[in-house]
Amino acid sequence: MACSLTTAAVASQVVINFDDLSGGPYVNGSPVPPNSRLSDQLRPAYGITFDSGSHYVAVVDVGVGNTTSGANAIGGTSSGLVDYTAPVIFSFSSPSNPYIPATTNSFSMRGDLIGAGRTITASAYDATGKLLASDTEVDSGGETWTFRVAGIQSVRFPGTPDGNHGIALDDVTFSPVTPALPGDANVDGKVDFADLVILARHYGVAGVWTDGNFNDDPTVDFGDLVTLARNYGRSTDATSPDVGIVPEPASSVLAFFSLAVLFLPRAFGKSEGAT
Ligand SMILES: [Ca+2]
Ligand SMILES: [Ca+2]
Ligand SMILES: [Ca+2]
Repeated sequence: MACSLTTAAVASQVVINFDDLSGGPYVNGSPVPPNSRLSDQLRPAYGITFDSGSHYVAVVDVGVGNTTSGANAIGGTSSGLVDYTAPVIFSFSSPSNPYIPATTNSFSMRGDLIGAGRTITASAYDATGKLLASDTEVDSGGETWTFRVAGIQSVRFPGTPDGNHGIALDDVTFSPVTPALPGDANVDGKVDFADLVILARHYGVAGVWTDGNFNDDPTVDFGDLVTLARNYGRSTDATSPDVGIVPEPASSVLAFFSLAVLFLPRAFGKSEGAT
């Protein structure tokens, strides 16, 4: 019984070992071959995007025995070169639409097996950029940075101070992502008053999803308000009895939301730059 539970737990995680990709040279400062540049190629499958100074990470062949799986790992980049001092950013969005943020509730990554003794702190953030958790590990070789907290939309590895003793990352593991519900501006898994306040503060001006602009057009506007109103009260919590059964609101309810949007900017203050 314990074995089958363990198997199920492992199967529910996405594990990216980079070993099926084309590994390029691992030495700091090496040019990154085009087919070793990894950015959003895995997003349609898993909702993850990789970023660094050159807007991709380098898949590097560090050799079997030097990393926690196979021969390949990843490193930061700048100016088209492998640069282990550059931060590596992992971010999550809907596999079907990169505009829609997504979150995971667990994330881990491992350092290569060649330790250099440095202490490195990686951090996890929610969709609004708020710090959720940090994990500090000593680069002893094969160390693991781990985050277990709801609402992780990005993870930042800061890079290592000395690129010649840099850390290649491997076996990036996370729970399958959950895309934001329509109307969930702050991507906390529920569509509620806090989201209405965010939308109201940005109503009529340019904005992104976390400003209440849900349809990827130029501004936060009536269409976004209708989206929020129609999804008001929904939650991604699987235990919630309300999921998917909230009816579309009557016109009187939508009128209430419209009045709220007119009222809320005065109550909470419009965003900076708005008049
Ligand atoms: Ca690997
Ligand atoms: Ca919300
Ligand atoms: Ca809009």
